[in-house]
Amino acid sequence: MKYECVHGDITQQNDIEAIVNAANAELKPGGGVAGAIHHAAGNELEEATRSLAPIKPGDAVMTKAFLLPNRYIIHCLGPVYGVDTPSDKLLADCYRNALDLTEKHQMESIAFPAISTGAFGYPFESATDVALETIRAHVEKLSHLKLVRFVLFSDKEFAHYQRALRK
Ligand code: AR6
Repeated sequence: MKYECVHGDITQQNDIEAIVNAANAELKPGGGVAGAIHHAAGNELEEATRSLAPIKPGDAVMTKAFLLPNRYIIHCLGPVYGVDTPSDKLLADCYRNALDLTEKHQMESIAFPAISTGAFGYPFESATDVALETIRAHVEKLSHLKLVRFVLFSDKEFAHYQRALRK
């Protein structure tokens, strides 16, 4: 498995099959990652998500990517930190369920934002530990995926992922 991290925007990952949305339960545009993805994918995305909502913390559902350059969007609802509990398990469920969708649809690449670490308040360092531990353990069970990319929005978060991936 190849892991990489980039400093940038989840909507600009042209070479990746599925990008992950840090969604809200209603799968509506909202702010942060979800707002950027809906804006870039266009109105058809909101129509496509209508029949799939609401989703629960830890769930992942998939749509086409519409105007985005990717094939799919995997929408994950992360936990609101300390409110949806146990938050670490629910966050791990997001990553596992997203990876299972890549396997089911024979995808070779996926890009994740740092789910729950914005509006949902999950401390960045612990969320990184959950993401990396969960993914590293779960990819053993997958046969199609070749590339996992993490897309970080700030310098500081990017630097933290670079250090964490070296370990
Ligand atoms: N590309 C990559 N990362 C981004 C981008 C982007 N375009 N925009 C923000 N981030 P958040 P959550 C980073 O709040 O915590 C929404 O309103 C951001 O700096 O998008 O799971 C939804 O509607 C942070 O590190 O997701 C939900 O209601 C991380 O992505 C709620 O927020 C996640 O921030 C979901 O909250």
